[in-house]
Amino acid sequence: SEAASGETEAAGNTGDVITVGFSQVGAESDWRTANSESMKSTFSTENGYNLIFDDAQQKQENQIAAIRNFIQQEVDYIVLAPVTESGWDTVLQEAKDAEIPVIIVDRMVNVSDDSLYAAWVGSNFKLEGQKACEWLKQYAAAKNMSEVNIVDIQGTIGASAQIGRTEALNEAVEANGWNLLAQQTGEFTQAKGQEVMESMLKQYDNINVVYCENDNEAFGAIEAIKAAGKTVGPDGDILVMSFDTTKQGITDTLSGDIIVNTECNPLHGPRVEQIIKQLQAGETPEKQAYVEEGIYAHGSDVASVSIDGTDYEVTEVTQDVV
Ligand code: GZL
Ligand code: ZN
Repeated sequence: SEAASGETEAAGNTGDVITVGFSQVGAESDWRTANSESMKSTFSTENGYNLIFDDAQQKQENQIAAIRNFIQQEVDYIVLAPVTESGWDTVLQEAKDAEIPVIIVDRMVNVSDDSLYAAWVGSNFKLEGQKACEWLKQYAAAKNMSEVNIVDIQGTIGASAQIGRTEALNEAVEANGWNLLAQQTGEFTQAKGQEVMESMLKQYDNINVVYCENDNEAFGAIEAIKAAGKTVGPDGDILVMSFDTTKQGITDTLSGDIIVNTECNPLHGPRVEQIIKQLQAGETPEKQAYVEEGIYAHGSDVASVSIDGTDYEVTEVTQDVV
């Protein structure tokens, strides 16, 4: 019995491989690529995991199929980065019935019963939008802008990041008397962002701010603005606001092509791993864990923004920040 228990002990010590099924939104943006990279490097075989990675190409039906596949394969954990918030109750109930814990990462799910997932970790998207809009309010005052004629290139409609960033803008437009000329989804992609900006430029000749709900839309919008013979930057025709602080996004903020870039941190691999370790140890993880995030700008016109009594330092992007 000693040997047997020894063997059992040994098996317990080496710990069998933990199989994680990850349903990823797609590969629509630089942010998403960094997020996938973080998950793959965390849940590597050398770290003792077997990761089954599925790219849903931004289609919910593909994510639902992937989750059913993970259930069939009897994975130990399911991680879901949901493309949009609604429509998950049925498949998450199937995972619950199969007794496979589900961890939600990045965007949120809107379910009737939150016991359908063990934990969520991601960003406070509304707060991101509030920081960006508070920055614009101060910047416009500092620059004596007589009016703010703003267009919103939205993210994927129904995604938490779109909902929060759009909501913050709509409230700021109301509070500050800005002119919101147009609002249209750019699907978080560069191509769609460029297409939408082109059409908005055809409709309005007085746009002086564009609120891009992620960096790839901003890259597309900048292309469109320049192609239309207009300029971006602090002394240009149009201020380009963005979210995600990707590498290229920060480089564009250094140049001023992007005037303000609100951080959205993609490095969720270690955060998800911490949740899995807690579940492995029989502990109860925090149900919702928000990531701390900053705000980066070209120039130093705005030193900090205050939201609901909390001050957030604005970091000026200089050579050494990139
Ligand atoms: C935000 C994430 C968004 C990014 C986009 O956490 O859901 O999706 O802002 C990405 O770049 O496509
Ligand atoms: Zn400058």
